[in-house]
Amino acid sequence: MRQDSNSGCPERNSVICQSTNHKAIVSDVCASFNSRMWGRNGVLCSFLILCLWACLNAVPIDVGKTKVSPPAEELEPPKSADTGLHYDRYLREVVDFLEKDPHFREKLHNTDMEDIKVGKLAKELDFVSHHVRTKLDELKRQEVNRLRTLIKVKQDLDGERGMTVDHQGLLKQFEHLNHLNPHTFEVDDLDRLIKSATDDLENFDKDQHEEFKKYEMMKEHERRERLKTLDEEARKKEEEHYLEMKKKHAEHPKINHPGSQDQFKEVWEETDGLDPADFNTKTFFSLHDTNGDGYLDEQELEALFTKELEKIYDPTQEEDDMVEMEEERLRMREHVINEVDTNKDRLVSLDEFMAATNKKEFAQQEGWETLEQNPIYSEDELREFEEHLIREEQDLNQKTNDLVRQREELERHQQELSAQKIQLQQAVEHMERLKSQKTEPPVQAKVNAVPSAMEILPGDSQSLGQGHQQDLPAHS
Ligand SMILES: [Ca+2]
Ligand SMILES: [Ca+2]
Repeated sequence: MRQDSNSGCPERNSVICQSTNHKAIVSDVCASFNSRMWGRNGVLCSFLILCLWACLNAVPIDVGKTKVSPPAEELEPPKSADTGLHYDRYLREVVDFLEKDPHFREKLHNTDMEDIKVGKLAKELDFVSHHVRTKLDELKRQEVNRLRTLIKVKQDLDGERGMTVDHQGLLKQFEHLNHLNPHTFEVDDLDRLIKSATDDLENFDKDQHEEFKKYEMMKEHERRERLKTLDEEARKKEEEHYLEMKKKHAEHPKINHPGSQDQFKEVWEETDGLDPADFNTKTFFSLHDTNGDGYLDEQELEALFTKELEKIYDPTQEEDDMVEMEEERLRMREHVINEVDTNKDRLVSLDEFMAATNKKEFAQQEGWETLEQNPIYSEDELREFEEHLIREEQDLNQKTNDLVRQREELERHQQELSAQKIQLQQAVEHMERLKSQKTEPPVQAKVNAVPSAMEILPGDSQSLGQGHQQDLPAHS
């Protein structure tokens, strides 16, 4: 059904998804509307299923009562956390309406994550009430209109006003709905929405790693460029300092393996202030399920690693880069999720947590291999990155030159226009002078027409018209 499983990533990074011009446009549009999610913790988002489950948990199921369709005004989007996706509102509203359908709600309750991912849940759309379907149709039409507006805004920003817009072609890049049928919400639309949200949210971490890699390459590139500007002695000094800082950063106490008993016990003792002798995994889970929804989500998990990260990173020290600290936090969270989240919903349930803490690996003493122990990029990648930078700079210079030329042309044009204006003014003044000269004789002629004609007869032939001249005797 979907033409390209990777193009679900449009909302964030214009560098990552630009295989076609359209795709780049879409990603740019979305990037501009989604810059909010690049905050330190903004990337950590709730998941489609979290929305679904949050709704389920928040509203007790009562099949009898839900037979009455609620009035539209009462249907507010769910209050779950913003997913950060550019179609977040649409996603929430669709989920909210589906959750109000008793049949769908029941199916949702009995369908596991894998079945949801392969589209089994989407098929249940055929059985939801007419009222919900009508509302979903309306939501889809609104969403299609919103996407059209996005495309238009982007085109206006690019100064492409007046060009013919291939809306269908551009809409194709938005994969969370079927654009070929903009009027009704079908099984395919729900399937696409679930798959897009799943893929896009899974790409969040991937994109963050990519961004981090670029950050590190830029840092190294700038360092090397700076070295080039120094003389031999200063360069040597700078290199020594760099190695010294690197060494200093690598010196830190042992880092506990994320998700191990040692790590949790340290949090229990130092953050929670509890007696290590009383350590209890179930209590630990409850303590750190800070929003009390019965799951450890990504933010709650990441908060558990602060103690470990503080051993490596100190914001007051030159050798510690806090951007790197966030990358390390992400690595730790990914590691725990991979080990513990068996149903792959990006949430750790109490059952999953208990199962993980009962494994023998939980007691492992082995430390954690930190970020600086693994190369982030190769020399080849750095070279490629630098070449890309050069190309970008050339493009920018070219654009600047074009703009300068355009400005000069405009100025010249302006001067020509000014000169033409002056000429025109002079011509108008001249005409007016002529006009006033011409209009004076007829006034006199009216007053004293006949005598005047008689008086001029003997000599002044200039004051007479051509026709008169022919009637007069020639003077030599
Ligand atoms: Ca929680
Ligand atoms: Ca889970």
